Amino acid sequence: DISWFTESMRAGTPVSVESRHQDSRIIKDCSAGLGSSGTISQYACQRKTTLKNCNKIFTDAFDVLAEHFEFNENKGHCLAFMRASSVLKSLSYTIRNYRDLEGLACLGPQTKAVIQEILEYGNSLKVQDVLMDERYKTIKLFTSIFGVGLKTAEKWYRKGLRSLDEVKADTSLRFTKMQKAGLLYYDDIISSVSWEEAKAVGQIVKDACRRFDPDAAVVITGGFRRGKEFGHDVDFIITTPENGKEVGLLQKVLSELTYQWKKAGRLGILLYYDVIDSTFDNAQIPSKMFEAMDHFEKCFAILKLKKELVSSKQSEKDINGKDWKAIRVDLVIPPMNCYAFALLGWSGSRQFERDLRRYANVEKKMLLDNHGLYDKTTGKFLSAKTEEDIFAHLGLEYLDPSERNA
Ligand code: DCT
Ligand code: MG
Repeated sequence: DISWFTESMRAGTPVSVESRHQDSRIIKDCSAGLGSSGTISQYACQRKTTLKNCNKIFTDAFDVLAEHFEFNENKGHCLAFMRASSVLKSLSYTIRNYRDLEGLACLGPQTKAVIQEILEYGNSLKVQDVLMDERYKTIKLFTSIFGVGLKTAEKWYRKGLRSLDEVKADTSLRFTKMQKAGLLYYDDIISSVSWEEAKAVGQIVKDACRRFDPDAAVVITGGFRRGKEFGHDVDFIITTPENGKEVGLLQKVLSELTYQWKKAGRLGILLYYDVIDSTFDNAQIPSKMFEAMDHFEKCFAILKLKKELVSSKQSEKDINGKDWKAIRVDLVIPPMNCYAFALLGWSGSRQFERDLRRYANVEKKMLLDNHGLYDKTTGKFLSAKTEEDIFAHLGLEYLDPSERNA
């Protein structure tokens, strides 16, 4: 919407005054975001990014293009669009003209051309093409099934499959247990989880954990911790105050959810679960292997949430007459001494985590992951009890989870 531009021109208000004014305000507000050249930082961990996105028209376009390049395994272009999108999400003003882009990090000729096109015509032809592209649409559909990654989606696409019905009807396909659950509960899982529903799931998980350890800490992470109203799943970190006491807790909680609830008449509240055993071996410390996926014991589950447990949905039924909804839940169980690192890593956003690790490595010669922080210069691990401790080790201003929506 560039009507603001033409209207202010007509009213005789010089566009640049207002946008510059806003510009200087954001640069002052985000002093932590100032890079050495006086521009907004290239690192998301040095920018405050709340859920208020003033540049949705541009970031939606960039997110589609980033996904398109991800599907085509073009990492460079994918990253360029993700970074550009993230920078625009951190601005407290809307881009009204090309000059508003001055001094912004992570914008190259390609991303700037898309902005220019949207400023002029209201949309981008390239984005329209991608949204109409059969391969993009099919891969997006298939990867929306729980348990289906890019490789599988690609394989099904090359087989000529185009819809969920075609996938379900293809007798030559061998589905994993996870994919079977993903297809069975597809409609529920694809409709996003609300904060109300997440809280209700949180109560169930908390009750189950506290039965075995009254001191167990159960914390919602992921998008909901960053203040999102909706998410694709509910992520939890579960731990105990005493290091080592967390071992065995997950198994007890899972059997509690399976058996106790059966007795209570809430049959089969655990619709699906897959436990990934801990591969985290204290004897390996110090290890310099920093990987994308952590070694904590975790569980990817689908839980049956009764609508009567959700305050806003009481006595509601869906179109199939169901009085419950299948909800995707991730449980991660780190030992207490890794709690702060696990919490920081699982709170996201993905782009925030990516930039935090890149910042640590490039600017501080430190390796950060969900288990710890390693200083390459001194050869020592730096311990942390809280997220604040980790930001301090990295010499960064602390950002609240609500400011990590990069
Ligand atoms: N995460 C990460 N790297 C990955 C996967 C996840 O750093 N490869 C972190 C960042 C977010 C967190 O784990 C939880 O992941 P998701 O549930 O996928 O993200 P979300 O932000 O919670 O988004 P949604 O609201 O859609 O669940
Ligand atoms: Mg999530």
